[in-house]
Amino acid sequence: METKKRKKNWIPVVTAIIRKEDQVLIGLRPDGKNLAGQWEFPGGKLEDNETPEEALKRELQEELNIDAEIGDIKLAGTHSYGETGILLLFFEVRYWQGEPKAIHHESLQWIHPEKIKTLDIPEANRKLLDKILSFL
Ligand code: DGT
Repeated sequence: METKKRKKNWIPVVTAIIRKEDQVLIGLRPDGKNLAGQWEFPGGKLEDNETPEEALKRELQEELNIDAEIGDIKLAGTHSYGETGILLLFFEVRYWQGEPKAIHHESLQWIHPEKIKTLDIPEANRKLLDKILSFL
């Protein structure tokens, strides 16, 4: 019988759909990181002992210097990069304090969601894009 190979490592990643009027905030991944040059939703990997909401709050503080209120989880998806699988969790963020700054990203932009598909984005996001757009 043929056995299916299972992915060993699943890495949880939390991301924020930060909304202002009819636009969302995306950031350009910097040189030196994997997926450099692609536009992503701000966020990152969970650290030990963090809840997803705590991790996202920390990431938004570190990456954008904002104090965000993490809203509802809107979507989960999976994607494999070689041997590693990522479990992507998307949270809505509607309220925050401070003005987002590109501390970690090459640059930031507020964009109308429909235009995201014209940009270079991670494959993990492209395959979820219709679902992401459906709740925006
Ligand atoms: P580190 O500590 O440098 O490994 O990185 P973190 O914790 O800042 O996380 P990051 O952003 O490097 O890892 C997130 C992983 O998820 C990375 O492999 C890229 C992938 N990914 C796919 N789509 C997205 C997205 O929309 N946003 C973020 N942040 N990551 C995404």
